[in-house]
Amino acid sequence: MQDLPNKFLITSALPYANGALHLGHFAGAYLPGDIYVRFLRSLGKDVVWVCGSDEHGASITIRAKKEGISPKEIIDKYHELNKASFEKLGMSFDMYHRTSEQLHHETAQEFFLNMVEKGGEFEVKESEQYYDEDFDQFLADRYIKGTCPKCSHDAAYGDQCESCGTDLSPTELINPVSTLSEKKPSLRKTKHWFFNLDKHSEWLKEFINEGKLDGKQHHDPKKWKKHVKGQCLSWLDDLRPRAITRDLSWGIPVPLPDAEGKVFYVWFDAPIGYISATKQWAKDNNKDWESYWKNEDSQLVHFIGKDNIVFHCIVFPAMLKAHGDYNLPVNVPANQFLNFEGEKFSKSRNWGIEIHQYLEDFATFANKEDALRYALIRNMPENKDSDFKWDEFVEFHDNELVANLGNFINRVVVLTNKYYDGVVPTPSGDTQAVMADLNKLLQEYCEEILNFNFRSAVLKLMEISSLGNTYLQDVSPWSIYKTEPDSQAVKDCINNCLQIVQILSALAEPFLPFSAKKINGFLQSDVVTIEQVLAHMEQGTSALAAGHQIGKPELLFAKINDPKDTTRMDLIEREKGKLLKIIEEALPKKQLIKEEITFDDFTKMDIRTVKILTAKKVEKADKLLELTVDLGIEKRTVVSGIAQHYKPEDLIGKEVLLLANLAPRKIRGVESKGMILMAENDKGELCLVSPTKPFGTGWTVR
Ligand code: B3M
Ligand code: ZN
Repeated sequence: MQDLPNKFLITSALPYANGALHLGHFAGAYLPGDIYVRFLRSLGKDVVWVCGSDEHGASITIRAKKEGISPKEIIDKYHELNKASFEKLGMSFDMYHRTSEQLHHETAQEFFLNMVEKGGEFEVKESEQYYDEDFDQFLADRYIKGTCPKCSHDAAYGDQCESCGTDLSPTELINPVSTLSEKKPSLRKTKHWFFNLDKHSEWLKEFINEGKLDGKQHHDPKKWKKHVKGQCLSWLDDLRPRAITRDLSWGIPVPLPDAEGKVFYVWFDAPIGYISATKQWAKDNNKDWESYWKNEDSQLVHFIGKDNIVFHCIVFPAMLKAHGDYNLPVNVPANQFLNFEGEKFSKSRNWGIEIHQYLEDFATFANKEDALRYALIRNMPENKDSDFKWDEFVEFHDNELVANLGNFINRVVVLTNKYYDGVVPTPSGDTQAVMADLNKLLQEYCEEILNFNFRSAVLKLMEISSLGNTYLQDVSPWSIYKTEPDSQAVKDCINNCLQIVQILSALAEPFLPFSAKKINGFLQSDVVTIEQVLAHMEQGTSALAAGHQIGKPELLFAKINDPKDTTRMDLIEREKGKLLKIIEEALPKKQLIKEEITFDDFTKMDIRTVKILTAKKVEKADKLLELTVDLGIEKRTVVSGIAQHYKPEDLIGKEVLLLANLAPRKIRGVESKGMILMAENDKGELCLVSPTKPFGTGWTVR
C-alpha cells in the first residue's frame, strides 16, 4: 500500500442552511468524505473531519424572505434538520460547526486582517453596481437574475449560471432583473475589496499542473481527477481580481474603519469555516488544531461537488498561500452531479427525495441507512453525472447486499451454530489458497479507496464476499459433515469462513457502518480494524480465535422483492407512484378522442366559411355575444359564448367557421341559427377557428 502520513484534515463542503439536503448532496460531498475518513481511522490514522452549516450569503436571506421569517430562524431550522439527517445516516464528522458562531466570525476577520497586513493582496475599487430602488439595496449574487451571456439560460444568477455552470458577475447578465422587486435595477457607485487573484496565477499553474509548491513536489497531480483538473485549467488562464465584500446586512462585518455596512462575500468566509470548525473541535477535545492545518506531515483533502471546484482548487488555496503558514490541499476529489430518475433534483417540482424524507418514508425498512448508502456508492457520480433509480436501488439491495454479502454471513453463522454450537472450530493450521486470493483483493480494496474510487472499492468488498460464497460452495461442508461430523476439512472451512466474515466486518465499516456493527454483533467479537486485518494477513494469523463463542444468526438485510412479504416493495412502489403523479400532473389535460363516427356522420354537418358583420354583447349575459354573419347566400344571427375572449369590435370582418345546419335555438331571447366553431384549451380559453388565408364566405368545409 502507498505511504501515508499520520495526520489528516478532511473537509466536506459546508451546506447552506437554507433548505433540506437531498440524496444528490449526500452522494456528492458527504458520503465520500465519510468513507474516506472511516477508512483512514481504521488504518489507525489521526484524522479530523470537519463540516458544518454555511449560514451567510444571499441564499439564506432570500430563503428567509420567502418563508417570511428571519435569517436566524432559517439557519437554526435547517442547521438542526441537516445535522440530524447526517447523523442518522452515520456521517462521522468530528465537528459539524456553524458559520454564524462567534468563533467563526473572529477567525474570518483575523484571517482577512492578516492578509491585509501582508500588503498587495487586496485592492479597493469603486464601481457601478446594480441597485434596487424599491428595496433600497445593492443587488449582488442571487439578488439579481437575467439571461446567461454564455448559454442564454433565462434565469441565471448574478454569481453563477446554474444551467451551464459559468461563474458570472451581475453586470454580465443580459436583461438583469432584481429578484426582490422583479424590476429592472439601476446602477449606483459603491466600493469593494477585491482579492488580487491574478497575482497568484503563476504558482497556481505550477501547483495544479505539476503538483509543485515553492519549487517542491507537493502532491501527485496524476492523482487528481481529470474533470477537476480540467475545470481548474480553464480558469487559470484568466484569473481576475474578485470582489470579496458585499453591501448586505447579513454576514460577517468587514473589520476595517472605512468598510462600514460591508460584509464578506459568503465564499470568502465559508472556506475559513473549515478552520474555525477545527478550532472548535480542538477546544472541545483539548487538542491542538494548528498541527492539523500547518504540520508538514498533515494532509488536507476537500470533498465537494463539482460546482465548488474553483473555490477549493484556486481561490481558497490562494487565500491560504497569501495568509501563509497553512497547508494546501493534496487533493480535491470533487464529485459530479447525481440526477434522480433521469432528471435534475428540483425542489420546486418536488422531483427527488430529501434525506429526512427518505428516513421517514423508509422508517420500517430494515437497515435503511446502509441500503441507501450502498445504492449511492454503487452509482456515485465520481467522474461523470450519474442517476439514482428506484429499480436499481432494489437490484443493488437484493442481488448484492442480500444475495451476496448477507447470504454469505448468514450461512457461516448458521453452520457454526449448527455444527459447533457457535464455537469457532480449531483449524489445522494449513494456509489456504482462499486467504491468498483474499489478500490480493484486500490490497486492491485499499488502493481503490486511497485513489478515491469508491465505486470500485465497494465492488472489491463484494468480491471478497463472493470469494467466501464460492469457497463455501466448493468445499460444501454440509455434504462432508453428513458422514463425517468430526472432519477437520469442515472445521478448516468453517474457521476460514468465520475469518472472512470478521474481515468483511472491518472492510464493510467505511461503506456500511451499520451493517459492520451488526456483523460484529453476530460474531460477538471486538471491532477489528483494517490495520489489524492487514497485519494478520501479513503474519498469517487470524482475528477470530478458536474456541470463541459467536452469537445466533440474524438477517443483515431483508429482501425487497419478496412475493411472500411485499411490505418493502410497497414502499418502493409508493415512491415511484409519487413521481408518476408529478409527471402526470405536468402533462396538459387533453380530452380523450370521442367515439368513432363514419364519414356519413361527418357529412351530415354543414360547416361553412362565414364573415362576421356585426357583434354586440347580449344583455345581462357576460359570456355571450350576438353576431350577424354573412354566408354569401344569406345573413344570419348567431349567439356565441366568446364574450370573455374577444371584444366585439375585434371580431368585425373576421372570417370564421359556422356549423350552419344546427337546429335553431333561442338563447336569452335571441334566436341563434347555427354555431361558430372554436377551439378550447385546458385552461378553458377559447379561440375562433379561421381559414388560413382570405377565402370568401359561404364555402363548405369538408
Ligand atoms: N455552501 C455552496 C454549496 O453548498 C457552499 C459550499 C461552501 S464550502 C466552503 O454548494
Ligand atoms: Zn449559462
